Amino acid sequence: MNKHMVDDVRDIALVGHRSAGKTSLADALLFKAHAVDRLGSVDDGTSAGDIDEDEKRHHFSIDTHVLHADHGGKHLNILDTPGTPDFIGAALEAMSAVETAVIVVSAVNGIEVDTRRMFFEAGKRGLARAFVINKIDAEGVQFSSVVDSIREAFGKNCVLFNMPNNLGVNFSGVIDIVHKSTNVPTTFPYDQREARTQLIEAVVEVNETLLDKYLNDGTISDAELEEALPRCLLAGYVVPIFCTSAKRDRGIKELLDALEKYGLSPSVSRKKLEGLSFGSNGTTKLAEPTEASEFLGHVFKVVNDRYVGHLSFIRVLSGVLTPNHTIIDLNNGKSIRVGQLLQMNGKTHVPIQEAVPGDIVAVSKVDGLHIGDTIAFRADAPMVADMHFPVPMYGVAVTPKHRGDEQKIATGLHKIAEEDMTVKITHDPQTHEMVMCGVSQLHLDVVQERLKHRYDLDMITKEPKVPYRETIGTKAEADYKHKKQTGGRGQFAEVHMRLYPLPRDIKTQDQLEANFANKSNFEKMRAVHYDPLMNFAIIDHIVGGTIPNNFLPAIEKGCKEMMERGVLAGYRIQDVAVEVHFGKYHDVDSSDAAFKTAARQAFKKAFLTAQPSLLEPVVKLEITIPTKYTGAVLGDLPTRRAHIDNQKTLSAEATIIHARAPLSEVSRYAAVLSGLTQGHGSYSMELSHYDPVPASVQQQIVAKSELKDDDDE
Ligand SMILES: Nc1nc2c(ncn2[C@@H]2O[C@H](COP(=O)(O)OP(=O)(O)OP(=O)(O)O)[C@@H](O)[C@H]2O)c(=O)[nH]1
Ligand SMILES: [Mg+2]
Repeated sequence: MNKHMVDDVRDIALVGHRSAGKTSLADALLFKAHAVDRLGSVDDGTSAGDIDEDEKRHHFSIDTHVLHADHGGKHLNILDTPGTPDFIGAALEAMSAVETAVIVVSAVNGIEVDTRRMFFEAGKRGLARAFVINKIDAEGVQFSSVVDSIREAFGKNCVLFNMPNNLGVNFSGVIDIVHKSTNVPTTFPYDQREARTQLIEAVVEVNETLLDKYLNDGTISDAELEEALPRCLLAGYVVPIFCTSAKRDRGIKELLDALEKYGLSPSVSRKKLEGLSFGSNGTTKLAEPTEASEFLGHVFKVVNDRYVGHLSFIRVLSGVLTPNHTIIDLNNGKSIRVGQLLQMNGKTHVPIQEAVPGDIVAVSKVDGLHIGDTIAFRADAPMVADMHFPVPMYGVAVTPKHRGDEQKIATGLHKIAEEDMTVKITHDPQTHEMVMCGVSQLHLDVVQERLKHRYDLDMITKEPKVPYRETIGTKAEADYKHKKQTGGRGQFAEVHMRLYPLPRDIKTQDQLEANFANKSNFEKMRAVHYDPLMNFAIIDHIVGGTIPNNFLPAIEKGCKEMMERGVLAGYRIQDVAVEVHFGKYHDVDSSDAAFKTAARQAFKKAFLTAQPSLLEPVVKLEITIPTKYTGAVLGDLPTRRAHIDNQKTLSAEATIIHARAPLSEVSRYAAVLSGLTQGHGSYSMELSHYDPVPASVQQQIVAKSELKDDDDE
């Protein structure tokens, strides 16, 4: 492999709607650049991009694959990303590592939901953008309407750089528009002169000298156009459109040439280093995308493959990284020794001796590097801006299919979550469930398949439990005598107690004693214990030693067990005070166990007569949607018992709605919002408070609960 400099590097992400032909295009580009010996195909599983078994089976990309080709002295890193929006995390990580986003559009389908999404995501990251209209060989292509709709949706600065000489099976090559072609057939699907005018107008629009010339002469020369283009592309003033058939190898050479010629080099596009400098206190040095600058890199992807092991992908931002070097992970301050530097090409790789700015290299078996980490040689190096990923909102509760696999499944899922920033694994302390959150059902299905293929682990998923709570509405009392005589030593305990609703605003033992558990309310009170987690108090109000002191901890334990376990429908109880005021014991047969049981049963009896009710978690929602969907979203929210707090319109792209809704009504809101907004909405959600559940809903929940009766009655 030839040594290259930063000026020669072109980092390109292929993005766009599902099935537009990104992977096929990557295969075609690699083949044309002689980076592979054989043209791969997604349809027969030989693609250089879709290398994962799951990708081959599903026939869609799931991960970003880093590919590589040398062409015309330029060093091209081509990142093939998944178009299925369920794997958006992979597409976003790829865009953080490149200067140019090539948005692939199917000539048959035209602009689709994720064409727009990717166009705007690339814009947000300051990337240069280009379109490729692919599949021009297919049946039924309405070429001019696809071009017009691109210009309509994304601006008149989107202009054809080449166009097909024909459509469908007759498409045999592209006609150059940047340079005046002479040999133009008469049956072409777009007016070539018109296309050239559009291109020139987009260029002169941002170049005064050329504008004057254009107004005077009615045209500008090829040379003038060529000279003006790089700056226009860098600033995003011109967005080129290229035409291809990846399947039939049309327009591929021309696209490769254009990427070489017009793709931005990291030395020109300095967006990623804007505002970053090394050192502090007057001795700062700007981070520059040059070999001479100090080393700074960015981890944008990690893979925990069963066969390859742990691979971390680094995009070099400044300076040079060489093999067997110690780096510092600025996100956690740890020093890490990297071994070989690998230049990846799908599933194959070659070791390289140095990585210059713009290079994308993988290092293997380095634990501790996470997506988004900045790495450098010195600790006072600047941190690269955070990468932003959508917060995953689609949750499922996970249980192992085979007993005893809990720990292995948790470990496997955490490894998968390290690779995918849109997977989060949590343990819900209230429902005791392991909950996996992702973008959608399809996304989590794929995670589940991965767990099976990589680690041979099976799991069962179901909708996570809503963490309802139970409480009481009034005072009640009960007693229970626990007596068993089964030969030998018997069991005996009797407990009398009263239950009181405890105000929800009590948070500490002091507040409890000031407002409730004091001698004016409980004249002979001996002690009170408070548990702020459950807002639970137990008051020892036993007079005359009817229960010996040493059994009180067992009584408290029994009550707390019921608080944890729930009485009505199996949910944790809160806001309850227990006053133990009387009991009986037996010198021989009484024990901790007997008193615990008696306390449990007395608590349960009292609870059921104290107007028990369910509380439900209410969440705050912040929903961001393109403004035109506001009516649809606002119309739907009330059907989910939601309360709308406010709405704010920022632009045509963003209206923000704040609302509150019961969690049970919005636990599947990800799918709902996606349906209402054609996939353009996003939201975040956090716990607000607990509210009483409406009576009708409570009945259903109680009826459905699988609460088992105690076996120790
Ligand atoms: N006729 C025709 N079919 C194509 C062309 N390019 C791709 N296809 C077909 O379109 C389908 C999808 O192609 P992919 O390359 O997997 O598309 P993709 O954009 O990578 O899809 P995702 O990664 O899942 O978003 C496959 O069946 C390809 O054979 C093309 O130029 N012409
Ligand atoms: Mg693909």
